[in-house]
Amino acid sequence: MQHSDILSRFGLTSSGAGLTARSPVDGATLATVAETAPSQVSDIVANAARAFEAWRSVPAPRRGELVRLLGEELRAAKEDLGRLVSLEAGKIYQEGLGEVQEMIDICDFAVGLSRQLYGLTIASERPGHSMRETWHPAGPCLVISAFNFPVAVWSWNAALALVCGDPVVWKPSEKTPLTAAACQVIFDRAVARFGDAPANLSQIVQGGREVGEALVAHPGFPIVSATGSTRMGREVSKVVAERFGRSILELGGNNAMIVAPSADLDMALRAILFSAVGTCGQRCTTLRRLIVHRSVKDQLLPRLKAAYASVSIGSPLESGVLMGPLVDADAFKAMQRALDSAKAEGGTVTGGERTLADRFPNAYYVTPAIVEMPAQTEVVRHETFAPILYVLTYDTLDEAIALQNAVPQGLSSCIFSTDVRETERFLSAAGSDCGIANVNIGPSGAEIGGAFGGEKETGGGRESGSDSWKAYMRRQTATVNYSSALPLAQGIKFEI
Ligand code: UN1
Repeated sequence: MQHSDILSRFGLTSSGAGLTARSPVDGATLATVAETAPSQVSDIVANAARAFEAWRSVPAPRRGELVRLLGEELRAAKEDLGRLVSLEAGKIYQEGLGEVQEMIDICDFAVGLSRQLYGLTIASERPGHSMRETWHPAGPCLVISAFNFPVAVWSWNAALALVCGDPVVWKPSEKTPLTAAACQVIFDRAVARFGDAPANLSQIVQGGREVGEALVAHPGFPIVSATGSTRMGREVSKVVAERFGRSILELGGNNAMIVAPSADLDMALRAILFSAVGTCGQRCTTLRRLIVHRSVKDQLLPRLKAAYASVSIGSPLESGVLMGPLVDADAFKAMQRALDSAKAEGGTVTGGERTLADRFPNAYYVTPAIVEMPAQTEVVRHETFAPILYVLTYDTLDEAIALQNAVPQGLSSCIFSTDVRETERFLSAAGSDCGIANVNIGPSGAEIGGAFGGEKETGGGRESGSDSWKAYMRRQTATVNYSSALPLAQGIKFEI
């Protein structure tokens, strides 16, 4: 299929000027997308505020109906959107489809939730009084997302925010403006079928840093959900905190797998491959550190190197390919810098070279790298968004857990072991310090039903499943006196 055919499925045409959308597949320009000027931000915020006034009073199950329709439209557009994700973000088509499936799943989840925005009733200490907790819509929600999950991250936030009564303004990565524009088209299809939705429930702001900063600083957004680098999250959270807004941060990860002596190595091998090499190492949840018991290293590593050598690398749109390109030249440079540092810090590097440069001179395909490290040095403590897997060894589980936790990030983690004492210890309060901890599963590919996010420099936010919806609402405690007396709490007497 031609690039232009995929765009036409969504009625997208090139604006002639603005942001350039280019494909990591071959470096070609796909289209230009009109940019939003910072001066337009106040109108966008005013639109969102008007939408909020109407939407907050629509019954939540009716709001859920819009999200149900969005899920239906996503089902209908799954192949087209999956292909566009593949083209614009460079992930393989299977993963593009998986990302759209994640959107469909969160819509289903949110539809159910729209009838379950439960608060508590609480026993009042005063006679003739009742006390309850109500969850009200919080206001317009700003969503900032990254290139690597260009559509799913929006949907985790948007599906929840919409059933919670909050309009959404989305600032996608400037590297993936087309997939964002396609989502808006799909959303508009759902709105048209819904019938009486207020205008501007979802708006997109296309652009770079300047317009992003204007949005983040605006008090019209009580909720700011930001996914991306730790550097970006640190700046966003300061600005939002300064104006007493609420941030939901999902930032860098430095995810590890502990491979214990009792591990099923066949399973571990497959899990390592998908989570370290999949998406060309460009997931927040990508496996970056392999902490392997000294007694199994010599069995596992040769098999891993052989598996790495057989990974098919190429255009993510071609079937059979498992690993597509890095997103751009900067990502390639960052990968090479990290590998140079690793060597300087005593590491032995296998792989990590540029490949297919003759076929794709303007794109950045690499072989995945395995780096055996003598210790958890500085470079290992940093997240490099590339397929680099650092290998460390351990002797005792305590040592392995200490290594796993001794990084600034705290997103995802896992252990491969068939020893229940080890696995339970890993999941205990004294075990992994991450937001996600898995047993006999790699660190990536989380289901939407759980809360997604992590601690420390990962930012502490939770998105998607469980009770993450509460972050998109404001909690009100209401006490009602149905007696004819006015007793004070704490037994205080205050009478004239
Ligand atoms: C991300 O990389 O920003 O757990 C999100 C996973 C996916 C989401 C990744 N469900 O790998």
